[in-house]
Amino acid sequence: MAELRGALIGCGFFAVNQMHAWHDIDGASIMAICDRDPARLRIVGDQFGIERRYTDAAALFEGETLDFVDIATTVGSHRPLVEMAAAHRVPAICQKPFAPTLADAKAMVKACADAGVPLMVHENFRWQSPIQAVRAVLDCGEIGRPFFGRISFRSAYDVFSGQPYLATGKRFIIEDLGIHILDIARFLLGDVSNLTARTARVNPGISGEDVATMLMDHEGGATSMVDCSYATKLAAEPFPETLIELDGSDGTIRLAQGYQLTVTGKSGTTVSDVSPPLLSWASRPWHNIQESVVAIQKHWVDCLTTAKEPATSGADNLKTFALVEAAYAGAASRQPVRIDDLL
Ligand code: NAD
Ligand code: 89V
Repeated sequence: MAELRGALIGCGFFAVNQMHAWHDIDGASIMAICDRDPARLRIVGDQFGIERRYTDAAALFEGETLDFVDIATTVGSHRPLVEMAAAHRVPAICQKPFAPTLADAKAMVKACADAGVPLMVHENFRWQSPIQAVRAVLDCGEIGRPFFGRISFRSAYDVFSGQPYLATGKRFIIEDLGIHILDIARFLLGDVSNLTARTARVNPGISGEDVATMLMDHEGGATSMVDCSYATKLAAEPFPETLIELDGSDGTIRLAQGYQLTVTGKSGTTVSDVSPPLLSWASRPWHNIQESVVAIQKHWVDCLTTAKEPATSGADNLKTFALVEAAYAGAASRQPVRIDDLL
């Protein structure tokens, strides 16, 4: 089967991981790249040997015949770029956060549905191998029916040096990081009916919130807590590990720091190391995230070639995005928010 011809728009900090991943994946190749910043275009083009370079996305769509586009720009440009892809009938991957608002996100899903093109949000955290390992234990029924979850990401890692824009937005941790952790909660425990949230800003040098605590009712009956912080100094820095506690009718799952998975269930207790592999181009501590980029991009190729809906399709991601909106609304009002009212 012929390789899928892709283009990457946005050659910044994170896109380098996406380019490495495309290089590792069979069945798809990046034929052209685009960035409005010529310096980034040159750096990424030279690093990955891509000759076809554009500083304007409209010119890219006019100049190339594409099977898909991978949009790795920051959130402000996501809607116009996804709508441009839809107008050219080009399937699109869009980085998270999907859009500035839920209304924009809904419009993007509609544009792609109307054009009949697949749309996947690059929501990669659920593709991390330790998270997949937790889901596999749940799926095999070892702990019975889950009734409680805590999905936790607490760190003091300096994310601002690599991504300076994170310090300047009115919204920070829920929109940038909480979105991943809320998606993991949905992935493990199902869709959410109600959410209550509290936020705080501890670091005086940033504009948004850097601490968020969320309590959720899942439609299947479980209750979960999602807690995120970039203001938590620990003896051993866990970035970027997501820690998980799940209690079920027949046992428990604990994903602890250091990628240690402990399962106590119907067949006793097992302890295993579910550390992600360190890919040749990856670097600690980011290797966990970097490996998940390969996994989600492989999933996209598989979905495009077999006409399957991606797990984190645009439509699916509206349900994660609604949790982000609910968290900001609920933190402001100090009231619980019904998710169905937003969707
Ligand atoms: P960045 O600012 O380093 O890179 C963005 C690039 O896009 C810049 O080079 C900019 O010039 C270019 N760009 C912006 N608008 C454009 C347009 N209209 N046309 C062409 N080029 C345009 O940002 P980043 O840190 O790489 O983040 C990019 C996205 O990736 C963000 O949405 C961020 O949230 C997301 N991200 C995801 C993960 C993850 O694990 N999924 C991790 C980090 C960042
Ligand atoms: O995954 C992300 O979106 C990153 C980080 C892990 C630093 O929050 O921005």
